[in-house]
Amino acid sequence: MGHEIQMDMEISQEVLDEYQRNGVVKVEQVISPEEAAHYREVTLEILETTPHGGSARYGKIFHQYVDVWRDSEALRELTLHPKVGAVAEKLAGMPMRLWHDHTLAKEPSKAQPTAFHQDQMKWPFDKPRHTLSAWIALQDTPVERGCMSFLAGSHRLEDLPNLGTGDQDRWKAERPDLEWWPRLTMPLRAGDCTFHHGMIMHAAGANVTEEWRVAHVIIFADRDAPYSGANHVVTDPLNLTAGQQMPDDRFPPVSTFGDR
Ligand SMILES: O=C(O)CCC(=O)C(=O)O
Repeated sequence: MGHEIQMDMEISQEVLDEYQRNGVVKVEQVISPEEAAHYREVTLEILETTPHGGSARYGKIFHQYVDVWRDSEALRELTLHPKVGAVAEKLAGMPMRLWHDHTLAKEPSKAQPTAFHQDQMKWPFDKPRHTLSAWIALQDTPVERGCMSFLAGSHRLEDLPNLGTGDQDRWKAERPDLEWWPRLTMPLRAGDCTFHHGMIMHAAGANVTEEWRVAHVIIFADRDAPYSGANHVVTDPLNLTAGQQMPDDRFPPVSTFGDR
């Protein structure tokens, strides 16, 4: 596990097989440690200066800033990174678009674990053929700083309810056998990234270190999946109609990300 990625975006068959089998792969050094440090500094500054509410929510598990790419030129560059988008499309095997990004930052010493959950059912797409997230570590993220864990192969589970990220027990109550599934726990170096399927069961640990754990997460969705009409903080202000295509100017297709 842990693959190096070349500038030409070659994703080997081995990586594709691993993604299809487990629902997650780790790709090393999607950005350099220096770039990660830069984006981390920008992110922490944004969190410090943005009042709570709106797209910035400050919680016990993590502080979340949704659509940060729309408010920060520097983070826009990261979210629309053609290399990350190209890997996402390659893994998904179809054209994708940006759904939204978010900063997920765990406060030093006190942030609690993120409970096991699936992502895709939280999103307002009608039968997307694929969704996935790129979770980029902006500093070294060992287990103690709250790295992610995944239940290998759980992206095939379609009968789970929408599980909240704060409820540590519900997922076990829903499916007691899941507690005994193999877990892939993935500590990341600064600049490493995991790509996880929108249906995989995943969680993150508490941050018991003295440093912030800052992740920049970019979510991609099937470019052709229509809006479902379900409520979501990102789409609610847009007055979309159920069944319509997601507008390209607001949710840019990966094919428009450009060269780097
Ligand atoms: O970073 C975390 O604590 C959780 C991340 C997560 O659930 C996700 O990126 O889908």
